[in-house]
Amino acid sequence: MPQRKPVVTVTRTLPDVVETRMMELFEARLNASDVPMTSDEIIAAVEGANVLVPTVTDKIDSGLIDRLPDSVKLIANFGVGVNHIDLEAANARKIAVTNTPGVLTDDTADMTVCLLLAASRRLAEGDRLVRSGKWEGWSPTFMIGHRISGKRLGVIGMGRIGQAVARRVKGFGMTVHYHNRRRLHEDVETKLEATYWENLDQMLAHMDFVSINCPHTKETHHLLNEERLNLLKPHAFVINTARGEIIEEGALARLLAENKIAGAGLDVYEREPEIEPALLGLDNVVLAPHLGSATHEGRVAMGEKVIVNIRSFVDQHNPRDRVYQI
Ligand code: 8YV
Repeated sequence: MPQRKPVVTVTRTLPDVVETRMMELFEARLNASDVPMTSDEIIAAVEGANVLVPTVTDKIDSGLIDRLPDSVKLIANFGVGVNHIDLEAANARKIAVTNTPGVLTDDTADMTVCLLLAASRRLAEGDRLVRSGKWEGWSPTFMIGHRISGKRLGVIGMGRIGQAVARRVKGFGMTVHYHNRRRLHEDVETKLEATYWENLDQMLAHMDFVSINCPHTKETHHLLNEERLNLLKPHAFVINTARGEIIEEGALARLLAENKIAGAGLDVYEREPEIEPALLGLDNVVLAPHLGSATHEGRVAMGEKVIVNIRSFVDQHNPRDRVYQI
């Protein structure tokens, strides 16, 4: 890397304090308009740059990576999920990749609980009714939802975020079950009072709520396909704050429409910002616009992580949040 300030291309507008610090430390090329860039625009913007800072809205696929100039040595992602970056292609070009784990764990877990409660207590549906002016007043049998305490939550993916969800829902009186590639250490399992299911299909068939908290990889693409969704009980709810591609969205919409699944709370979608049209007309699904990490504190902390990753890479240390291809 050169001795002058590293040239850093940022694809989207980041929080004010983050951009200001980037200007102080780097020769930062910011995107003041915040309009997502096309691949050609990214290539033009990284001419002579050393670092690219993308977000989930940028498709950093092998085609784009192959076109990056040799000066680009680091892709410092603003976000923890790196499914939009072709790690193999980056590796082949010896371009390091970093992400921002840890700092958005609590925010994303909070959003999971928000959606779990909103879906089971019909909050969005109620809000729509009140705004429509058609609410006729309280009645003993009106807009009845489901209690969450005493219910079973099955967490798919018991990493940082999954565990943070487990800690929260324990406070609501839920019992925690989980499926994960690897079983947790028994001390962690005991602390969370969590029950491990090696077999995902079996877990799904026994749960009242299911929360997706795993990354999107080749292995988890459409993990909840039509067949698996059909294993859920008719009173079950599905919550997804991870990645839309993990659920077969069309199948979910069909099962929700036929009341074969009670409800869903979704923060992420297969083809963001497009949403499966069939979902839009359903009252038993709460739809959020990818807000998992959307807190002032979270977004600033993510930016700070990006800066630390760039700084340590430029100083020839191995950045703490380096992502390796598995
Ligand atoms: C981020 C996310 O806001 O970090 C992630 O993986 O899904 C979001 O919470 C987004 O990725 C920013 O790039």
